[in-house]
Amino acid sequence: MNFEEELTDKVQDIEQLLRRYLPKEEGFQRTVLQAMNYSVLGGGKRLRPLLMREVFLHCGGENEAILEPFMAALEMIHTYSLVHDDLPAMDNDDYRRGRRTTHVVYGEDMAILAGDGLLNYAFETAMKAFDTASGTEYPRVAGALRVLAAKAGVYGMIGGQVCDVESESRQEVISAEKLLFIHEHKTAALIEAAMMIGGILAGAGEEPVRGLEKAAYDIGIAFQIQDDILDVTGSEEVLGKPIGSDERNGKQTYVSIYGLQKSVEDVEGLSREAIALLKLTEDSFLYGLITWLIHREK
Ligand code: GRG
Repeated sequence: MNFEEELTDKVQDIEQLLRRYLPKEEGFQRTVLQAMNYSVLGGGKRLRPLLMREVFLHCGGENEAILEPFMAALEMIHTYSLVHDDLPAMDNDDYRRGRRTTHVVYGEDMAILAGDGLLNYAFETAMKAFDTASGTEYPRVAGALRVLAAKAGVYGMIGGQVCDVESESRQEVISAEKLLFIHEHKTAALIEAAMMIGGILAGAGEEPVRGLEKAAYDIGIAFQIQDDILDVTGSEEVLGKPIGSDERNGKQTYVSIYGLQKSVEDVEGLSREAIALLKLTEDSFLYGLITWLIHREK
C-alpha cells in the first residue's frame, strides 16, 4: 500500500471512530446535537487524531481503547474552534470544508451552543478512557486530560485566538514576535496536544514527551506557515474556501512579513527538524504524514 492509500484507510477509520463517539440526535436538545454532528462530520483532514495515533504507535502504545476517546475528543475541540472562528463576530465565513458553515445552516445562536456543546462533550468523551483503563494506565489518562485542557485553554489555543482577534480589531501592525505568539497558541497548541497525548498514553516519560512537544511545535508552526502560503498560492476548488482572504482582510501573515521564499524555506527547515527530533525513517507512515501535511495543497 502506498502512502496515499494508507492515509485514506486511516482517515476512513477515524471517520468511523468519530461516528461512534458523537452524541445521538435525540431529546428536546436535538437541534444542538444535530449542529454538533454536522460540524464534526463535515470532512476535514483529521490531522490531529491521525498524529495522536501515529505517535502512540511510534512510542510503543498498545491499548487503543484508552487512546480512541482522546482522538475523538481532540477533533471535537478542533471543530468547536472552527465553528466559533467562522461566526459573524469573528471571521464571518460562510464556507468551511466546502460546505456551509454551522451558523449559516443552524443560525448563530445554535452555532454558539454547538461549539460550547462540542468543547464540553470533548471532555465527557475523553473521560471515557477511565472506563477501560487499568493499573498504570490511570495516571496516563489523567496526564493526557491535563494536557488536553491546558493546550485548548487560555494559555493555549484560546489565548492565541484572543491575541489574533484583538490585533485585528485594532488594525495594528503586528510584530514578528506577536505573530509567532498567535501561531504558537492558535495553531501549534492543539498539534502539541495531539502528539503529547499519543506519547503519554503510550507510557512515554517526561523527557520524551518534552521532545514530542518540541517536534509538534515545529510541525504546528510549519503547518500554519503553509496555511498562509496556501492563502496566496492555493486553489479555491481544492481548499474548499476562498483564497486571498488574508490580503483582502488586511491580515498580516508569515508570508506578508517574511515573503514567500523565506516562508517556503522555513516550512522545509521546521519539518526537517521535527523529523530529526522524532528520529523517523523515510519508510515510516509518520514521516510520510509530516511531509504530506507540510506540503499539502488543502
Ligand atoms: C474560537 C477559541 C477559538 C479558536 C479558533 C482554529 C482557530 C482558532 C481558527 C481557525 C482559523 C485558522 C486558520 C486557525 C489556524 C489553525 C488551522 C490551520 C486550522 C485549520 O485546521 P485544519 O487545516 O482543518 O486541520 P480541517 O478542516 O482539515 O480539520
